[in-house]
Amino acid sequence: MTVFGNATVSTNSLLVTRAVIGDGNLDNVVNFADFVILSNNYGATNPRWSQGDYNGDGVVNFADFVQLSNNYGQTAANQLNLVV
Ligand SMILES: [Ca+2]
Ligand SMILES: [Ca+2]
Repeated sequence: MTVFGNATVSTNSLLVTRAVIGDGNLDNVVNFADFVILSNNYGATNPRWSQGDYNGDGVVNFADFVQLSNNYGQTAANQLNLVV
């Protein structure tokens, strides 16, 4: 990643954003693309948010699907991206 929001970043940048639970690709909406991320990694252990571990418990499973489905179609109001 070389751009985060409107900012140029490097390997030394710390990226902080606010996201709706289930927004695996951080495009500010929970939708089918996020479901595909979850389904492609279903059962994975030690995954990251970007791989569908939306509750941070170290596995991609039905609990993450429930989180995604509860927020399906939601967007984060006033999305905020910070680069430190
Ligand atoms: Ca998304
Ligand atoms: Ca999980």
